[in-house]
Amino acid sequence: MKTKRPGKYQFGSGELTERQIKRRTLLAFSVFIICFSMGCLAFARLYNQPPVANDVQPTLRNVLEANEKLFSLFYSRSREAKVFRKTDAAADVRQNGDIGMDGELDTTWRLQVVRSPGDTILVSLDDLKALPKTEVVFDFKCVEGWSQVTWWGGVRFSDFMKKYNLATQMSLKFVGMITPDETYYVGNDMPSMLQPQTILAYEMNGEPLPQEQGYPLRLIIPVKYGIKHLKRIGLMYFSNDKPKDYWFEQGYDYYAGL
Ligand SMILES: Nc1nc2c(c(=O)[nH]1)N[C@H]1C(S)=C(S)[C@@H](COP(=O)(O)O)O[C@H]1N2
Ligand SMILES: [Mo]
Repeated sequence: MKTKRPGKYQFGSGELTERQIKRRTLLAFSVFIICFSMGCLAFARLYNQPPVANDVQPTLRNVLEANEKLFSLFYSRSREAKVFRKTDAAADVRQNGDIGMDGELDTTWRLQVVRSPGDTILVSLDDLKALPKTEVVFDFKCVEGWSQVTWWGGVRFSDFMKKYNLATQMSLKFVGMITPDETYYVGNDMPSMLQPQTILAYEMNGEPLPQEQGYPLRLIIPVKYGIKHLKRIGLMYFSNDKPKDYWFEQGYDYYAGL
C-alpha cells in the first residue's frame, strides 16, 4: 500500500509532482481567464448594440429567430391544449386589450376574406352560424402572467376553410387577421390555425360574444398565448410570408406558442 509522501499528491492511479500541479493550475487558470474574457466581450457586444426602432437588439432578435425555427419544427396539428369542463369555465371573464375595439359593432358587420389579392368575399355572422358549431373550454393564458379557464363557441377554422373551398389558401404558411380599424393585427402559422381547437368564435359561455370580448367574431387559438386571439376580426388573408403582427413588432416571439 502506498503512503502519501511530502511534496507528492495522489490523483487517481498516478502521482503528481508539485511542478505538474503548478502547471495544471496555471493551465486551468488560463482557460478560465480566456472563457471569462470571451464572456465579457460577448456581453459588451450585446450591451453596446444600438436598439433597433420598434424591435429588440439584433443579437437577441437572432436568438428569437433561431427559437422560432425550432418551435415551428415541433409544431404540428397533433398538438392540443388541455380541455376542461364547461362547469370549470369562469362566469366573470376577464377583459384584456382593447386595441382596435373603439365603439360597438352591429349586424351590418361582414367578415372580409381575401382569397387572393383583389378577390375578397364577404361573410355575415348568420353565414358563419349556419356552419357546424364547435365549442372549446381551455385555460386562456396571457403573456402578462394570468390565465383563466374560458368557454367559447363558433366555427372550427378548418371547417370554415373547407366549406368555403379555400383548399389552395390552406396550403399557404400563414393566416393574417386585422381589426376593422386596422390598428390590431396578428399572424398565425397555418398548422396552428388548422389545429381542431382553433375556432372563429361568436359565443362565450353559451351566449353571443360580448362587445368587449370581440363581438361579432374573434379568434380562439388555444395553442397560443392571448396576444394571438384577435378580437373583432375585420379582415382575413393568407400568405407564405409572415403577416404583420402587432406584438411581434414590440419584440415578442412571432409564434407565441404555449
Ligand atoms: N382587437 C384586439 N384583440 C386582442 C387584444 C387587443 O388589444 N385588441 N389583446 C389580446 C390580448 S393581449 C389578450 S390577453 C386577449 C384577451 O382577451 P379577453 O379580453 O377576451 O380576455 O385578447 C387579445 N386580442
Ligand atoms: Mo394578453
